[in-house]
Amino acid sequence: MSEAGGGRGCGSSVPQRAPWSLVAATAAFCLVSATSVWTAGAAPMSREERQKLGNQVLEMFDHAYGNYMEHAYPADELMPLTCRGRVRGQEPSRGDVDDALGKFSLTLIDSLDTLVVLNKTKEFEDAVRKVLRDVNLDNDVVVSVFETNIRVLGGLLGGHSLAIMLKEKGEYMQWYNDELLQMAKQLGYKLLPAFNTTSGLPYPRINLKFGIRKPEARTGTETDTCTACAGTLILEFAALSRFTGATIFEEYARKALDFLWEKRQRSSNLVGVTINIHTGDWVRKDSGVGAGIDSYYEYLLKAYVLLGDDSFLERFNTHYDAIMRYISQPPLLLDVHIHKPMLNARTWMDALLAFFPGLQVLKGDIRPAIETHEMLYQVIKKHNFLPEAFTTDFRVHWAQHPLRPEFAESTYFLYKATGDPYYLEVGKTLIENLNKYARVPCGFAAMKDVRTGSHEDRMDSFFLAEMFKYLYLLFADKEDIIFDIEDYIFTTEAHLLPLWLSTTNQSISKKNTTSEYTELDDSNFDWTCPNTQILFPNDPLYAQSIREPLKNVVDKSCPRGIIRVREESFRSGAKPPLRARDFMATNPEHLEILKKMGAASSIDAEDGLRFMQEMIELSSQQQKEQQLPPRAVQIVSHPFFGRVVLTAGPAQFGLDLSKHKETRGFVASSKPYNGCSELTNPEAVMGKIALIQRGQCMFAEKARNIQNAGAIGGIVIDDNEGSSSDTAPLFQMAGDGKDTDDIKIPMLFLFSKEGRIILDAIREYEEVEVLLSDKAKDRAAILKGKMIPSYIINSNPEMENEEQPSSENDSQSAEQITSSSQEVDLVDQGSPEESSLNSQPESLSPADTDNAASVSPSEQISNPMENHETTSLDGECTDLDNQLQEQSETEEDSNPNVSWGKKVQPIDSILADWNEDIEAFEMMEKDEL
Ligand code: DMJ
Repeated sequence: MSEAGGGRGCGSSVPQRAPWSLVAATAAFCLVSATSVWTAGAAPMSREERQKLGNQVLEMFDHAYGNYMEHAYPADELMPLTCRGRVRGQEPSRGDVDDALGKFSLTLIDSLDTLVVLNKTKEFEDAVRKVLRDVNLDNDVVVSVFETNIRVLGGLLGGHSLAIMLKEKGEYMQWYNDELLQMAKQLGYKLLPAFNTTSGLPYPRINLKFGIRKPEARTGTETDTCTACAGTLILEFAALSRFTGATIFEEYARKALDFLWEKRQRSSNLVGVTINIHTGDWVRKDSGVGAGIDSYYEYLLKAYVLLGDDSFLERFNTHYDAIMRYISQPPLLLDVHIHKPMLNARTWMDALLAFFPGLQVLKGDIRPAIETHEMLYQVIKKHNFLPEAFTTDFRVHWAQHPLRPEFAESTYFLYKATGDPYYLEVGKTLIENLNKYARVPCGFAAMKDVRTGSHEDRMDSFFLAEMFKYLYLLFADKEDIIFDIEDYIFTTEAHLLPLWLSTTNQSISKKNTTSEYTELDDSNFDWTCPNTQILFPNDPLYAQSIREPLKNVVDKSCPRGIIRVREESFRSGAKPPLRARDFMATNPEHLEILKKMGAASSIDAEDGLRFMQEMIELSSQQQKEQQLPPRAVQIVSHPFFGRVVLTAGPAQFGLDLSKHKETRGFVASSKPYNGCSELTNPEAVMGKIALIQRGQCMFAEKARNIQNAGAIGGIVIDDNEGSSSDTAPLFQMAGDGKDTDDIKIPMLFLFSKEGRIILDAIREYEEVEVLLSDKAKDRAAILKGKMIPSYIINSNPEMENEEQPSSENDSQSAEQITSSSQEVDLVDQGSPEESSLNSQPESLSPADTDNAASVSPSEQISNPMENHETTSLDGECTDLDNQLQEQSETEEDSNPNVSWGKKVQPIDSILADWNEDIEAFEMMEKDEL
């Protein structure tokens, strides 16, 4: 890479301490991009295919950005299901997530430098003009200091960095006069009052207009902040200082970092998740590399790269050593306690840690990066996306997925480091899944539940700032990008800051550093640059050889909870400690060990403590394993055609939808509606799925009554007006304490808002057909053999993306337009690639509500099954064959042997029809849905 004004690294001014100049910009800075000729493993991907994928990313970006600009701008974010802007205060509060929204056109600002990376220079110019014309940074709104820094300040600085680059090139942005930088400075000053604490750690929130503490500010009383919140400022603040010469920003960010470093737990060298901003006490003493801490580590290493200050590297290396000693259990990364780092703090991992392999590439530690990335990829292959949290034995812990970019980020860096085409294939899968499962007519919607495929009305700005950048860069060649990406470093929000800042306005760089660093024992630090030539000597299959043993880590193995091995004990010949999962009360040796725990030595005491903790975790995990995952109710009849997926609670009795094929049928309300006595309308529910209201008798009794009337399934709808799975924990319907084997039909539970969608649909369309299943089914499978309008057939994003037909093609297209409705037999038609129906199930996500469901006393509710509680990902581990069988069935479902290529419809008409669908959704949403 170019030295570009002096980023740190090999061959730059301080060679023995700055080994990384080669790749700082791509952040794969320890590694020369490897482009070896592959002899085996993943087949190389042709330039043509990479270009095709790159174009697909461009089209997807246009779809997301275009819909934001058309339907949401100047709002902060797009709500892709209802196709409107998310304006804070006008939508029900979502809690902390909303603190990113400052009424400053967040998505536009966050997208600025993505436009340039994606070669959309004209659009960039236009976007910058809009920011300058429309954005107000002085709103009376309380925002997160962290989010505002990484997304808005970072977005403005990234935009400025590329604006001056373009201006210098001489074609675009000739009118630009540092206006974005002026805005950034204005915003920087607005954030400074947050640092008015004795510790120098910032308050977590600030009022953009009134600052902190003033009565009208409505903030400033907080006592705690997260480590990442206080420790992820230095890149943006230092860049702001160095761009403007105003040193105060870098000083404040350094002071906060110094304080965090001071407060690290001295024996473990780890930091906790939250800290008291006044006293510096750790409030949460658990420590990992994911939520709450992640970008603190990232910024220490990147601050070294950008600013060339050794103290940041020393701190990073000290923490990294601790992370690898205590938290890293390849391929897992597990939180521990800072004071007792041998004790795991939890048995699950969160999705945010997916950035860590990318950071390890930056550090030059490739092996664990490959291992963790591979494990994450296998979880993704199971669920199409990475759930927000998953357990050590790969069960879904929290099923949401807000289209986070961290995994794509790590994939990009691993590809840059290894040159292994495997990572291109990974990227291709990410693209396919986004198009298939998250794409909706008005953008891309977050997954509300990766298990059911239901959506949330949400498209976060980081999706545009980061996801498209990393995906595009993954497939791009140097010449596909109009500037040298290696002259820049990525912030945590993937904004680009030029490396030449390291030699600009350095006046404060040493002023605030403590003298402590020289005291550190850094003998174990790796100061040299591992380079691909050494890492993969004559062995292009290096990465593959690391992945190979992990091939089935998620699918086939069933690791139980904590798997730490204390190697020292084994090496000295000592017996491994007794683990809770192995304990048998009938084993005298185990009882003897148990007796000794806590008595003889500190090691025994530690074992005892851990044993107790594991016992507790194991028992609560086992309890959770009894619980069933949520189910899906998918409306498959006109005009929904499988796009509406409702999250439903399962029943502990009746047909188990995870073991059997789905149940499909028209719905009918039962009489009496509560289903508590023999039905008076058996002819109406016979052969149908009966709707019953919750309350007044047991769930099992309702099931028996509708079954006796001939129903093939039942949906119980909550009687608590306004309840929704968005806000109330899902639960499973328990039996009546007696034998329920006589109940053969499937039963599902819907909260009131979701149930209302079906009731409204009946009112409007009379005949409403639904599919009860464990997971939303692909629309191609749903529509098999049905009368469907051609626009549904042809609504494939790939087709929309196809080049505008030439006039020759136009006439051909006209001939190929089918009638508005046609019988489709999906079985014998062409290749899955051309299928338009496997493009995306899309759902109407019920809006938030403040009303949580309450439990009717007459019904037995089993343990609450909250969204964020552990449920089995794919059935029991012991039932692997079944799982594989089911998986292959699902795969068949989602890849029907279909060809839709011949049924072409003009794009306008397709869009008009999509709009009709959206109107149908909106109609259903009138009751605040
Ligand atoms: C982004 O806003 C940033 O990457 C942040 O550091 C944490 N992750 C989100 C996106 O998931």
